[in-house]
Amino acid sequence: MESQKLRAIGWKPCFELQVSVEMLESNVVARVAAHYGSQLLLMGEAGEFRIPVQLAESVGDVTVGDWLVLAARDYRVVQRLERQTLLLRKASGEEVKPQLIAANLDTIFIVSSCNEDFNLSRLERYLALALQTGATPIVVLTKADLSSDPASLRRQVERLHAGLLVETLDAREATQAETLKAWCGPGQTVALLGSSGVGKSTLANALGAFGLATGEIREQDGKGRHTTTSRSLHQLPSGGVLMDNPGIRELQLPACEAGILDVFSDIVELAAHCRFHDCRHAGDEGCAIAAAIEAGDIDERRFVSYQKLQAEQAHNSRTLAERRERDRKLGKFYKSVIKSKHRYRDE
Ligand SMILES: Nc1nc2c(ncn2[C@@H]2O[C@H](COP(=O)(O)OP(=O)(O)OP(=O)(O)O)[C@@H](O)[C@H]2O)c(=O)[nH]1
Ligand SMILES: [Mg+2]
Ligand SMILES: [Zn+2]
Repeated sequence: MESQKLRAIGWKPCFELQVSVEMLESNVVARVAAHYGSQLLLMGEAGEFRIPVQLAESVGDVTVGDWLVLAARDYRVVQRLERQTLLLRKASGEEVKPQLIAANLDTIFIVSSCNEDFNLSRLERYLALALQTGATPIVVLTKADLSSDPASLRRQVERLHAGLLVETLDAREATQAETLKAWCGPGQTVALLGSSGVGKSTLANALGAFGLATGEIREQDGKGRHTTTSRSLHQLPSGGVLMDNPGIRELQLPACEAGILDVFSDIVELAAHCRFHDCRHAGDEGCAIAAAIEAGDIDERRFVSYQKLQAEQAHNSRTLAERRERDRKLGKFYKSVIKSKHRYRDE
């Protein structure tokens, strides 16, 4: 397959292995660049094109970044390739079904500003979500020009996870965004995540995804007005593909226990040293976590954040499991009703 163009938009051996040569005689592959409700914007070897979303119905939910196999004749989608990574969030409101944000990301830029938006516990939340996917998280602290001590903020963030890379910059300056190009090379897919107004689209423009709208910040509370309203993939001059996202108002975690255990591995390790294996870390005797907080080895804030995120993800995964169980029981009930009706009819 002449896949130079596909490689430029993130095509990799792990996807190529999923399609046979025979399949490609009558089909084409393309990547979802945007999802506009009734239409999908796709990127393929021949450039960008749109298809009605109904043509992808048979393969279930698709999201930006997905790779699809389409019949060359009528663009009906015949297969969605297995995802290498998948970014999910809990949908807002009562809905517990996770919402798909993006597929097949290599790197996630977690963007926060050095001013009002800066919050370590919020960053831990994003980190848990990003680590759960298997993509590499990089924290980008924008608006360094508005902070009196960006270096100190950077050090605080670096301590959140072993080996975490943190960049501080003025996102309006293309020369400062240069440092991020290391993750935006040929075939790489990166996504920008963060609150509204932190400078995601400004950063995308600085990296060469020209023409994205950026917004003014409200003066009263320093918050943005959700300038970006849909997710989309953009090709970068550095060879990678970048996904801009609308600002997230309040990120709620879906089931992501592994991600949380990864972010808070220091606390998890400490807990193994509590005297009692069922220590609740709430004033119990011989609690290693209490001792570490006392000694100043870990912040109490970090421990509280760990407990909060753990409880939240457990609640959201439980409710999902409970709902599945209820649906299963309901299904059985309906079946038994139908059966008994048949029985009556047969009698
Ligand atoms: N001083 C300063 N202003 C910045 C920086 N980055 C972004 N801005 C400004 O912040 C405002 C918001 O930037 P956007 O790029 O639209 O923010 P966004 O994260 O894309 O916001 P949403 O699309 O709403 O999620 C714009 O006025 C930018 O010029 C920075 O590093 N320093
Ligand atoms: Mg934006
Ligand atoms: Zn304990």
